Formats: sequence, C-alpha cells, structure tokens
Amino acid sequence: MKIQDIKVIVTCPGRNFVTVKIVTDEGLTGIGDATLNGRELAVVAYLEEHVIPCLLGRDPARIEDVWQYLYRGAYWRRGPVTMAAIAGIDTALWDIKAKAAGMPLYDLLGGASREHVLCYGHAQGTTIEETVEAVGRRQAEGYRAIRSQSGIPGLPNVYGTGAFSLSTSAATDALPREEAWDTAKYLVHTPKLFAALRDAYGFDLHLLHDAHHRLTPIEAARLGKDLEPHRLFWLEDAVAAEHQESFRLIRRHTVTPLAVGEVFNTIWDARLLIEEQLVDYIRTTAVHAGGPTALRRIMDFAAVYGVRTGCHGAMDMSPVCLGANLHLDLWAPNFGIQEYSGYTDATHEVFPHAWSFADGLLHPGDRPGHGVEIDETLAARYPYERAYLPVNRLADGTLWHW
Ligand code: CS2
Ligand code: MG
Repeated sequence: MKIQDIKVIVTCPGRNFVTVKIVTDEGLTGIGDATLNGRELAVVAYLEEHVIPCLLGRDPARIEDVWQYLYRGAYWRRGPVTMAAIAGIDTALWDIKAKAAGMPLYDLLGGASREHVLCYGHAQGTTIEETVEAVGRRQAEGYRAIRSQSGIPGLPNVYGTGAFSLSTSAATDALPREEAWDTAKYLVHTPKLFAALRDAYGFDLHLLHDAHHRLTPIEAARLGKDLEPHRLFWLEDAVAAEHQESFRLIRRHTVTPLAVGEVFNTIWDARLLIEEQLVDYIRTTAVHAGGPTALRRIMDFAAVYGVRTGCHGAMDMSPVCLGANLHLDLWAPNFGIQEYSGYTDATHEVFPHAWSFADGLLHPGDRPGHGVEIDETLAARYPYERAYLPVNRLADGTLWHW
C-alpha cells in the first residue's frame, strides 16, 4: 500500500478544525485532527509546505518510521505547531492501519481494559448560585464528574465562567478579548464555590477545578489546602508548568490531587513531573502530543510511576481527536478520566462518529479504525474564521497567564 494523496481540510462548524485526510492507492482512507486553537493556519502551512511532499508514495503501515522522520528528521523538534502537524498525520495512519486490520483501534493497541470511559463535563456560572445550578443540570444529563468554574465578584469576564470568550472574525472585534485577573479575590472565592457544591450535592459526585495556570506555586499550595475538605477529583493547571520543579512545592503542602499537561506537546515536558510523582493526572491529548504513537508512549511512561491519564478534551479538540483519545483511554491500564465538553450540532454533523456518550460514560465504538469520518461537502459550508482566545491582565495592566 502507498500514500497516494494527503489533503488538509479546514472547517468552522462553531470552532475552527484542521483535519488531515490520507488516501492510499488501495482506496483506504484515514483522518487525523491537527487543530491548534487560535493558530490553525500555521499548522496548515507546516503540513502543506513541509510535511505532505515528503510522505507521498510512502508505505502508510510504517507509522513509527514516519513519526520519527517527522520528529527527528525536521531537526527542529517539539513545539505545538510541529506536534499538531505530526498528530494529524499519525492519527490518520493509525486509522488506516486499524481499518486494514478490520479492528477498532483499541484492539490494535492491546484491547479494552474496561467497558467504558468515565468522562467529566463542564459547569460554569458568573456567580456561585449559577454554577451550583449548572452542576445540577449536568448531573441531570448523566455526568458523574463535573468541572466547576465560577465568576469572581469584582472581576468582569473570567475565562470559562460566563459568556463565551472566543473572538471570531464574524464579531466586530476580531482581536483577542481582554479579561481581568486578581489572584487574591480568586483564592478567597473559590473554596466557597466548592463548599456550596458539596452542600448541594454531597460527596458522591466527582468535582474538578481548572486554575488555568494563573497561580504562583505558593498560591497553588494555599488553594490546594483550602480545597481539601471538599475532596476534589483534581485541581488542574495550578501553575504555568514551564517550571516542572514548582510542583515539588505544591505537593509538599497539599493532598488535593493535581492534574497538568493540556499545553504539553512531548513527554519531555512532563518527565520530571511523572518521575517524581509530582502530579496525579497527565492531560496530554492526541492532537497536541503528536498523535497516538506519542500519547501511548506518555501513557506507558506515566503508568510506570502510577500517574493516571486525563486527556484534554475541550471543544477545540475535534471529534476526531476525541475519537482517537477514547481508543487510548479504553486501552490504557492507567486511565483516569477523559474531558468531554460537548460540540455544536453542526460539529457532530460534519464529523459523523462511532463514539457515543451515555450516563456520564463514553465509548469509542467498534467500527474498524478510530471510527470518526468527515463529511467534506458539509465541512465546505463552514469556512474558516479567524479566531482568538482571550488574554488576561492584572488591574495595573500587567499581562497575566490566562
Ligand atoms: C481548558 C480549555 O478544557 C480545559 O481544561 O483549559 O478550555 C483550554 O483553555 C482550551 O482548550 C484552549 O484552547
Ligand atoms: Mg484546562
């Protein structure tokens, strides 16, 4: 079998998605997600100009060799653009291999370790009361684990708590929205949210929280301590993790479980965190970590140290990425949880998928391959729109982590 053609499809059925489609001379096709939120076209150019010409005519079965060729062979290793491009190709090649074998991808990886995959949904509100109600709605939809975020008195527009923060070119302001941040206010308010949630729903529901990289290590330690009575499933991205050693300090002070890694793109970003068991969950995801080849390696490395998985699955990871993640989730001996924040109806239609959600659980389905397709005619009806994530500033104007 030979790779005959590779195309890159960009579509915006609510969010921009970049999808790689590989066609073989034997008529088998595979697709992979290569979306990098807010920097989508950089990955398209990387693929079209620098990757695709090197792969035409190659054997699609040699997934490991293609991965090494694109990673080592580029000389310029790592980085979100490179790794999203590699992920698009790698995911499509695994799709083809599993289709050729007539197996769902999880079978090819070693088979299912569980019947289904626990996932967590999102609940948010501008006030504690609104968030408490939103958690109730998610619970009624079947979710057993819910990430809960609330607006903070005195701070308008906190990402992930109220109105959607994404700016698109359809909006009047096509530039990043500016949001405000105050850590002191946040640290006082957030434990009150979880106290209210435990009062309302008891301890049977798993609750998660995302600090979105905004704290210093000692502030994160304080928050972890203050959240201890509320028994969180995890506290996510407490600090910006360029400095992996930060987690040593957080760990010394709190038993609140820690999750990190949605912006990581290789195992090197997490090596120390995993080897020293400084985190409980590693959040790398197929599209940002270089596809199933690399994600499987990270999961296996984490398994050696008792660190569990918690793949990033916000709605800017396309249904193709979610599909690939779910096969790895079903297989991984050290699976923890999968994020699932849902998609627009149009996104479900553009990407018909075998994976399904019921009772707070996901399953990848049993179709050969990863089980996700793209309807190219429909995709063409939703053209790309330039879009930005917000930025965050302190009251004095200092640009802050968001
Ligand atoms: C968030 C994401 O899902 C999460 O945990 O941190 O919403 C994240 O901000 C986006 O995926 C960024 O593209
Ligand atoms: Mg997050």
